Amino acid sequence: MSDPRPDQSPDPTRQAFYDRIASSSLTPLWEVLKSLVAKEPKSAAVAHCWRWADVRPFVLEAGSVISAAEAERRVLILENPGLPGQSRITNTLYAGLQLILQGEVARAHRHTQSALRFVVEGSGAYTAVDGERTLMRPGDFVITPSWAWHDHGNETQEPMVWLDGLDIPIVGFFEASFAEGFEAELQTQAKPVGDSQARFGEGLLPLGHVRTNAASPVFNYPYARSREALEKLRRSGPLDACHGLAMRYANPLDGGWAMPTIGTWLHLLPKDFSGAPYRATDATVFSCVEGTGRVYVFAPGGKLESFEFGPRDIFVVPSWQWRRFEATSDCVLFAFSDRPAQEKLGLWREMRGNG
Ligand code: GTQ
Repeated sequence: MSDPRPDQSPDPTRQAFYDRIASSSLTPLWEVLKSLVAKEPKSAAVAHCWRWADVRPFVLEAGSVISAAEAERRVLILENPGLPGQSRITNTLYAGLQLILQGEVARAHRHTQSALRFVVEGSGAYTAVDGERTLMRPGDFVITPSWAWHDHGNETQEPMVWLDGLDIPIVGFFEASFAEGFEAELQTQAKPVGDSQARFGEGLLPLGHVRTNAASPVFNYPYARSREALEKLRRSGPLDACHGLAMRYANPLDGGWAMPTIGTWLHLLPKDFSGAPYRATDATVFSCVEGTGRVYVFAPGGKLESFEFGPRDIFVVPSWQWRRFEATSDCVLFAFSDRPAQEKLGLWREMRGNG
């Protein structure tokens, strides 16, 4: 049913009533019901693409504006143009590009926000999580679980840039943010490099392992391994009409998402793939790893946006907006969204269109 009084302010008698009850901290539901309990998601966020060629110079310039030591984390936030000043890329997720120059460290701290790192440029810098370092290469997906101590360092000769994805807006909504600095700049290395991978990432698990964390104990999912798997699977198919070949990162302890609030996966879109339309309630951030393609996003009101993307470009598709992919060459996309959080709350929905 359409609103019988569209775009009208309330009549004066009602307004006088609203004014009187306002002093008792009361307000009428019927004036706001349709926007509070919307028929379907209407995101204030917009589809947007950050081209690597445009943002890379600014990310590197940040290296001369402030040191990693002074900044604690030297990051340029990818802020959704529809949500200015809110430090978020979607309504529920934060994303940024973190720069760590050769010889620098980003001191140890921990927070209740969970973080993912997706390596964009540079190779061989490390992140240390709970006393274990992992060296990061382009396309690696690395997890910093909630409340885990972490520091980053770059002992290579090149700058390194990675995409940070954090559940900062979710934790903020729940007013559950805690953070603290470590007593020293860096953690001591309590475990050898590769320990988590050997213990949890080889199809084996320690006998009698008692789970203590909601996140995957494998904290680096190297791109080389994922890419090899995708390459094998593309030959045996089948390809999903909307997603191409899509594989999610799994927690080996239970097969669930690798992180409790943020879902992460990869798409392989073969050259000339032309995907069917798809939408879901999880606004999604994509980072192109290899290849080139185009994404079409249908915003409410019939507005059609399209972005051509290539390696290291990052784009975001808001909740419940139709999207479809085309690949102009074999293309790999990394994706993340709040899907695990929505699934746990029974909220997640998806819808497929016809190609
Ligand atoms: O690396 O710990 O982009 O604490 C934002 C907050 C990165 C980090 C961010 C953080 C970090």
